[in-house]
Amino acid sequence: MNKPGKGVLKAEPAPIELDFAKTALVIIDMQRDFLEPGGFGETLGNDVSQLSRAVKPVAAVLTAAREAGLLVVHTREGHLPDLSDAPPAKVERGAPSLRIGDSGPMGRILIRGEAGHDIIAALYPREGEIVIDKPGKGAFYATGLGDELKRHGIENLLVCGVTTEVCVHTTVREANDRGYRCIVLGDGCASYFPEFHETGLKMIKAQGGIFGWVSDSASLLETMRAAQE
Ligand code: TIU
Repeated sequence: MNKPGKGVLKAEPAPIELDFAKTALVIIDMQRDFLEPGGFGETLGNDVSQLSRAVKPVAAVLTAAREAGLLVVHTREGHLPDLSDAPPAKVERGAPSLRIGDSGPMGRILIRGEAGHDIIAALYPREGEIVIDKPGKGAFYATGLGDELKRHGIENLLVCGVTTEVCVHTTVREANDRGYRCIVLGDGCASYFPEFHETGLKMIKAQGGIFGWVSDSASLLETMRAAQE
């Protein structure tokens, strides 16, 4: 493992200087329930193949983060088997083909410990990486994420995952209010609705970066490489 180093990352609305020792990679909800057929995403009526484009860029930054010794955080949206952490307002919402807690082809929908709740094989967490189980869309609500980041002296978050306008946005908004600089890696995020993805990224970087920065996996890899030289 190398020393993480420092560098300036190409981003919008402006480049941002990063001390990688104070920067975490946060991968949001790259779970089978969202990316594979038969899970929560599909029960809501979505075309889950829309999310696959994010897998390769996220895998590339995950590899680089591991090599550079960055703090890596994975999150998973899901609920306890007795649904005690699932508000009725969430469970009863809409008209999905299966509801949260119902049995599907990958086990009970969006329930911790079931196959569908797990992170996809290509991005599977390694021993020692932080895995945050969250009942909501944001990764700070009802989790230990804030304490973990404080414990590691983290100031900046490189955020990717799914979906752009739901769990990525909610988490970035929560993090921004808590004082973190959030850089969203656009090609490492995806939505069931490509137009929401595009607009979601624009919303983050508008108004001088109203709640963050937007960059991409290639720019991050280049900056990380330079930081290690
Ligand atoms: N439905 C949808 O777009 N997203 C979610 O329900 N959760 C996450 O974004 N992870």
